[in-house]
Amino acid sequence: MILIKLGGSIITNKQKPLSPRRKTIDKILKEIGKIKEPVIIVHGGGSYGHYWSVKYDMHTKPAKTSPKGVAIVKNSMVELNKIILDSAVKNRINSYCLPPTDFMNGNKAIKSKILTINDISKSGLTPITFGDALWFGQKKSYILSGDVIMTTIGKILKPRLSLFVLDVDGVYSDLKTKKLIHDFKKEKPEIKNNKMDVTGGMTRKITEANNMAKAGLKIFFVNGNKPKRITDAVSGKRFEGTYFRK
Ligand code: IP8
Repeated sequence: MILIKLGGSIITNKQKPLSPRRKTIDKILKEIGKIKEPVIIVHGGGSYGHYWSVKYDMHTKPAKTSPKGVAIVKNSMVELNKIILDSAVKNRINSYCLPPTDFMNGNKAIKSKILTINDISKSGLTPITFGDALWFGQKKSYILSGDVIMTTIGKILKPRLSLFVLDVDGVYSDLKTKKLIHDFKKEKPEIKNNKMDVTGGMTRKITEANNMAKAGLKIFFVNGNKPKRITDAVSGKRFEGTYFRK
């Protein structure tokens, strides 16, 4: 099974609220449609979920946030999810819409439900889930990042390869010269946080990729503007991006 995260920065224009990058989404899903083994897709919030999370001051830490904020963030994620689902079906991917409430209880993953996601992915369907605003309990809510979902699903289902599809080539060791880190284990990067993102942008991705790598998984960061790099990584033909391993 291949686990794929479509980052919010590649599927939306993060500079402009509520702006999907439809052509890019189509090209990426067309490429994913060529993968001849079970695939599970997770997508981020980009200028949908993050735009509203910032407006309503919602974060990854459970808090008594505005119920209206929860409603608006959730609605925006459903809207973005629908764009992804439509593109998937158009590109012959039999998507199976799976909001995270299907496998999360508060901030705890329901293991049996995650095991079912694996069965679904093996049956000709492609489960598609996403980062979202979730009810935590005691009138509290929180933002569950799609990057955290990657680790949660990854640790239980042990994908053969996990891909984070980004709008950059991978992790840069130097942001000015854009020197790419090919093997994260060997090189030390300069990490700067992305303030626009309530779940932590690239820093969060690196944290989750490291968590996944510690659990023995192989993770690859790839540029979604060059979709062929996705299938090249899956086939093992060529790895162009940043690789994480134990
Ligand atoms: O973009 C967060 O998911 P991420 C989704 O994967 C929301 O961190 C609702 C902001």
